[in-house]
Amino acid sequence: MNRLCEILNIKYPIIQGGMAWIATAELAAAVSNAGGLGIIGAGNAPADIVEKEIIKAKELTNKPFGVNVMLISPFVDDIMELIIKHDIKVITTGAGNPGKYMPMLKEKDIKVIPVVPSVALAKRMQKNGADAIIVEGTEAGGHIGELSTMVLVPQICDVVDIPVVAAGGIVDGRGIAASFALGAQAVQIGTRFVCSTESIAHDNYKEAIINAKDRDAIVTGRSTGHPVRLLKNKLAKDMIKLEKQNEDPKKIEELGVGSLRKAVIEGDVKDGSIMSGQVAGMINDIKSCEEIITDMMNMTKEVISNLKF
Ligand code: TUI
Repeated sequence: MNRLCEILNIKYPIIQGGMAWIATAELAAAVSNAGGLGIIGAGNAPADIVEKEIIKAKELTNKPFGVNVMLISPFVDDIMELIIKHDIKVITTGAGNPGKYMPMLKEKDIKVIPVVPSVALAKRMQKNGADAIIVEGTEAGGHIGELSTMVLVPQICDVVDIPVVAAGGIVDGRGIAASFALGAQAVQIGTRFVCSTESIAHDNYKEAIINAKDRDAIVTGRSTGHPVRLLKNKLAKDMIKLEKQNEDPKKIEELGVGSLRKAVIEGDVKDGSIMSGQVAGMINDIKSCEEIITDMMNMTKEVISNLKF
């Protein structure tokens, strides 16, 4: 059996991305019920909001699910307490190094799977006691690193012993088969689940992804040191214009504050931030999480059995 599926007690090697605002209890439970690992995205939300999601997810599924902790959240300490209080079995982390929290999490036998964008960080996380790592390439949506999944996954597989989860640019069975070929034991999928029936993202957000073409998921914030991949719209163009004018980074960052909520919840796809991976051009419909996962696993088997060399 797949080593990571065994550790996480899941049927399929698919972990859902911990997308802020989008990765709610409904989405996490749907992914877990379909045999993957659903994840509640804590994002920048305060603990009381995240607690309600955890309670709701427990009502919606008997299967394991996890919480994603965004390490630059002002509420990160409270979220870690919450994870312990509610006996959450596994967490993924993003946008930083969870090393400081490792002893308290390990003491409770909570599995920790940090997202890393580089070889150096992967090695450090293994040393710190991570149970697996999510290697996220620059194809991913949201806050990203520089290197592509294709080059980062094998380089990290070569230097760590813990299971590797490939992320960024994976949307179907071809991507899953490719990830296995690169040495990964599982995949993390984000954008595809945004366009699911169970995702609470506004219809305008889902439609924007469905209508996006290959070059529409662009990167803002490279010059400010906070690169974010999102769909090209008025907000993205305004930000890039300010960057080109060498505007004060604070002013550029200000444009982004509250913009994800604006797009996900209010459906403002002009001035809101439509975070999305490069796979947007490959998503053409809205399906249930169950259908997404079943189709992906069927295609993975087909792709692998058709390989000739
Ligand atoms: O975290 C993500 N993706 C995200 S977080 C997010 S919320 C946000 N909203 C507005 C602006 C910025 C963020 C949206 N998307 N992915 C995981 C990820 N982690 N990508 C890169 C990293 C990362 C970066 C640095 C992980 C560790 C790290 O360590 C630095 C260090 O040395 O501590």
